[in-house]
Amino acid sequence: MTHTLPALPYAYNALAPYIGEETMTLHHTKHHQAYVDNLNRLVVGTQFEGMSLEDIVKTAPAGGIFNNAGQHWNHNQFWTMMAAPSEQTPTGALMDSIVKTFGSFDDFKTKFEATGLATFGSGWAWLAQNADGSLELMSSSNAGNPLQHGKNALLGVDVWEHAYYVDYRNRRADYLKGFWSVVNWANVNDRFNG
Ligand code: MN3
Repeated sequence: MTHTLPALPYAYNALAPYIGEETMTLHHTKHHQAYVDNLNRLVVGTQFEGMSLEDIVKTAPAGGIFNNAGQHWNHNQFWTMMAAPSEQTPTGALMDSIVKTFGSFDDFKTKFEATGLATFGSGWAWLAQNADGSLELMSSSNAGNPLQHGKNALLGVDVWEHAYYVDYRNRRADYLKGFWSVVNWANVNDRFNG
């Protein structure tokens, strides 16, 4: 199986001004493309050649294959978890579960932002769902993600500097606040097992 870069489900300028066209273009065509290319190169002649991306993420040991597969998978999720700026919020059973777990939707947002701010160096902040249906916030370093731990990734945000430095310089907190305007809650709702 050859791994390929998926097209974005929106234009490169669709998330502006919260995430600008230059960031999205570099992030997709350079950073994400490099993970895909590295993964295709590294799996040749290994047990991971021909394996699905999900299975590689779930089984590869720490190292180059996991790092590039994890980042490829993470970005595939991340692009679809965002959409053009809107006033969307979670709905139905997902909203009920968020309120039950975190106190309120605003409390959830505060705790999710804190998870992103506390992620040291490069990594991701996630809202994940456990096998028993419960929700939890997760911070993962580098290419880590909920999938490698058998959890369902509902919402994730890339907090590597390449995700925000052009738009926000070092102000990760402002990037995380802006992120709420481009969350595709319809996609997150679809991921939720309610
Ligand atoms: Mn990235």
